Amino acid sequence: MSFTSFMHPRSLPLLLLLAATPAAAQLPPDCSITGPSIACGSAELCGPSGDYNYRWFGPDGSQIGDGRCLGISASGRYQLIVVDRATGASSERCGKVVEVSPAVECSIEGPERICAGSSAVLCAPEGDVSWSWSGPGDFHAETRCIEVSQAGTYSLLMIANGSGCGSACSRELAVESCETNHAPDCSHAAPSVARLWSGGADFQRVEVLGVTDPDGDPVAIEITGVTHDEPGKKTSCPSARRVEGGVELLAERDGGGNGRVYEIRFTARDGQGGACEGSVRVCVPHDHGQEECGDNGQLANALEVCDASKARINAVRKSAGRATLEYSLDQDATVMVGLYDLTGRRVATIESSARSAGSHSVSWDIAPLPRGMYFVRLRSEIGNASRAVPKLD
Ligand SMILES: [Ca+2]
Ligand SMILES: [Ca+2]
Repeated sequence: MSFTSFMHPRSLPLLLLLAATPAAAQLPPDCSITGPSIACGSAELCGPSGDYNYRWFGPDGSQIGDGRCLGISASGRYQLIVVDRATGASSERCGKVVEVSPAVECSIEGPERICAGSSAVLCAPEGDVSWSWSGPGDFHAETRCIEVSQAGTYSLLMIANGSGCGSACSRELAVESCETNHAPDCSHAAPSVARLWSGGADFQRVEVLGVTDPDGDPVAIEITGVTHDEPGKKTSCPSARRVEGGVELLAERDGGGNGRVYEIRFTARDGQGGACEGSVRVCVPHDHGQEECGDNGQLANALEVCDASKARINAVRKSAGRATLEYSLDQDATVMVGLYDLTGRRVATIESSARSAGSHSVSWDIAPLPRGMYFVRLRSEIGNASRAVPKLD
């Protein structure tokens, strides 16, 4: 209560004056203001109750209200005149000084739930205030932020250092088991080597990097396929091979092309049942002046082992005591053809000569040979082949 609201110093002489007159009905009403002298944020001031009209005046002297009570949010001196509705008699002005300090807004930032074994950081707003936290297990702290791991209700009391205005709030923190597994993230996968320069001509190791797991599980990468965009005869096969922890790629490209693009496809597993699939690309540029590769379509299986032999046996025929071997060569080659028995011993040399690319046949007399099983072997610098010879009888 303020000093002024109790004393009404100016009304005293008037009361004496009015008491001396016969018209006692003209007695003006008392003026008094009830409400706090110190407030936080806002306050309400009220005049006396009765059959009155009210005229409130703000700190700048202007009229700001006509109800019995007045809500205020600024510091200053507020004044009131009370008018008796029946007689029209006005009171003296009475006043009240109110000091309104800024309200303190309590709030708590931070997670509402955490996984068991981890912790939460809860923070209060900054400001010229004191913080007082309490929580489960006799938790207590006086800092703006707290790091906690126990489930329960955390309460905060904030008190402004100057005005003493305060505010309280609280936050429930739940602690969950979090056994849910999250699949690895393949979206940031990248090759350990993005470019291979041809000329080294050897297999070079490439690993898939950048796959992460939201749970921190170790991730295993399985290469599921390797392709490239240069199918055709000029391609080595395989041009890629799986090795522990990655692949090896041949630093090879078509000399007339726009660079070779390898695509490595993989599955990443976290060992908890989570998996993701992805792919990364490796470029073998045409040369140092054309560092980018154009993808002409991933049509070649780089892991495929092609038929390396360019020499083939097409048939072995037998007729009238002679056998005939038909074979073909992709290139000119020096050909050795031998006849072997089941022990691997060569029993005859059928051919040993330079031959041009194309189909050939050679026949030999089998009449002198003992009965049994034989086979022919063709050897050349471009490939080898073998074929069983029908049983001689
Ligand atoms: Ca996981
Ligand atoms: Ca290409």
